[in-house]
Amino acid sequence: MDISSILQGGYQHPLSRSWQAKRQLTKSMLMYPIFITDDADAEVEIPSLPGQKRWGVNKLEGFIAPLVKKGLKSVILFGVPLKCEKDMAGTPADDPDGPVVQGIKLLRARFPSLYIATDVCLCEYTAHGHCGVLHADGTIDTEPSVARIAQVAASYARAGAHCVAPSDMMDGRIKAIKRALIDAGFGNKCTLMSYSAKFASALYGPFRDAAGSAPSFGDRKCYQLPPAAKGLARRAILRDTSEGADIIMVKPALPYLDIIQDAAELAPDHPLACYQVSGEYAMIYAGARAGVYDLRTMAFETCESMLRAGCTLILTYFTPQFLDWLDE
Ligand code: PB1
Repeated sequence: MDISSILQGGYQHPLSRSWQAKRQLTKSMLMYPIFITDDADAEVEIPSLPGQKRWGVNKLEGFIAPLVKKGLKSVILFGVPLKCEKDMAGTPADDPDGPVVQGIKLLRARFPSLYIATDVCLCEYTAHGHCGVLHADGTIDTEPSVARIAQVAASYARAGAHCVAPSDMMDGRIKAIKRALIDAGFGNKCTLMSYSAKFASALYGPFRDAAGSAPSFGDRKCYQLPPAAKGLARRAILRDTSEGADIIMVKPALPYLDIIQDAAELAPDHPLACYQVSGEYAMIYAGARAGVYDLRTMAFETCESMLRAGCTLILTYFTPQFLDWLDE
């Protein structure tokens, strides 16, 4: 047997197998998406997202405390307003008494070590359910959309968010948010994580159920990227790094590992996030329930593929389980 043919000597032991990974999954790489609703005492299961709930601010401490004890390092908040007056500009998005602003303040006060990111979008707060302000004909009106998104982001920074993450996909919102953070005195205090390459994926259904954020008409194909759009994704990543993004994100993750790899190549000096979205999480659960594979094994296999593609941060609903699995 030729010497160069032998590879198996390098990975015959569990430890030497672990050395083959360029990057190991750690608790600090995991950012946990959580849903905060405007019923302060709510704790409501989300059927399409196994193990996930909508939480009221009064239940938040009891929910998060055990996870912080297990090593939770960061969360990203999604407001799920069920009682507010939604309008054309998404006015409730930065309501000082709203679930997100209240949630930021409570988590900052109770968990000083916890890194708090907030999603920034209008879709949960607009009457039409789109992520921006619309022209009369139902198309995106970019300028007012960008101005409103920047205003909401600055409000969350003022409330104490360590990071704002605009998932709206409006053109030019990164530059506008960065300018708004600087003008509000938060340019050096609040991280700007851009959902740079976010695709018009079929995998957002469970989230939209949870957040009640499906568009009331049409779809998001004119502002989320076409799934086949590799070139557009590369251009969006370059655009957002030049507009001041501190972290680049690709979303969804598993069907877009090639885009993650592109992002690692195009923005090698930025932290790179990916979002294992609700439909990916639900799909992995469904396969495990169908007996196709072991849940934990597949959770690791999918997230390790994102690390292999170049990610340094993973937004995943598996975070609570990983906090246990990574200790075993
Ligand atoms: O887990 C998920 O599916 C995330 C969905 C995501 C939240 N950032 C968006 C997808 C969508 O509904 O289009 C919400 C858009 N602001």
